[in-house]
Amino acid sequence: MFTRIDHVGIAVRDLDKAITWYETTFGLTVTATETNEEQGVREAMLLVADAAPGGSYVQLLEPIRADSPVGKFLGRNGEGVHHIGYGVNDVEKALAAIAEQGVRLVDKRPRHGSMGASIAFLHPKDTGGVLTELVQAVKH
Ligand code: CMX
Ligand code: CO
Repeated sequence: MFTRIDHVGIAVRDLDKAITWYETTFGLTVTATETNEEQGVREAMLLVADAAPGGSYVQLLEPIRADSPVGKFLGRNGEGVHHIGYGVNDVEKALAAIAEQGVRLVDKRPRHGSMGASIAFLHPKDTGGVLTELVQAVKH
């Protein structure tokens, strides 16, 4: 069902500082930055590897509200790995198959993610403590 790791999401307090750190320390480059009001984040996608059917990325996430998922996470845990995003070909099909296994869905329907992707989250309490995102990337 999963085609690849699309991205690893990392919670940061200061997006601009974190971008500079990833650029200078690891030599990654920013593909896109955007604000996603619905998810409560300002974020950047940094390309790690370019492989069909889409690249893999580090997603740096700075909360724009303290009561957002990333804001709450930072308050409790500080900076660090927040979630894993897996690539899927059909997010609605994948969600239905996973729900059938008894896993709680955070999103019953896909939402808008980075770079035009359709995304949906599974509840970390049903996935061994790992917040898990399904990502249907825009075909390119
Ligand atoms: N990883 C693992 N566990 C997590 C977690 C995370 N990132 N975030 C929260 N939890 C756990 C908490 O530790 C807590 O556990 P305990 O009950 O044992 O203390 C429990 O989940 C509830 O935590 P909470 O802070 O009260 O959070 P909520 O129930 O309000 O929300 C969740 C949890 C998963 C529904 C919410 O974080 C969510 O909707 N996440 C999906 C959206 C998201 O993360 N958006 C930002 C990224 C956007 C993008 O990738 O594009
Ligand atoms: Co993500």
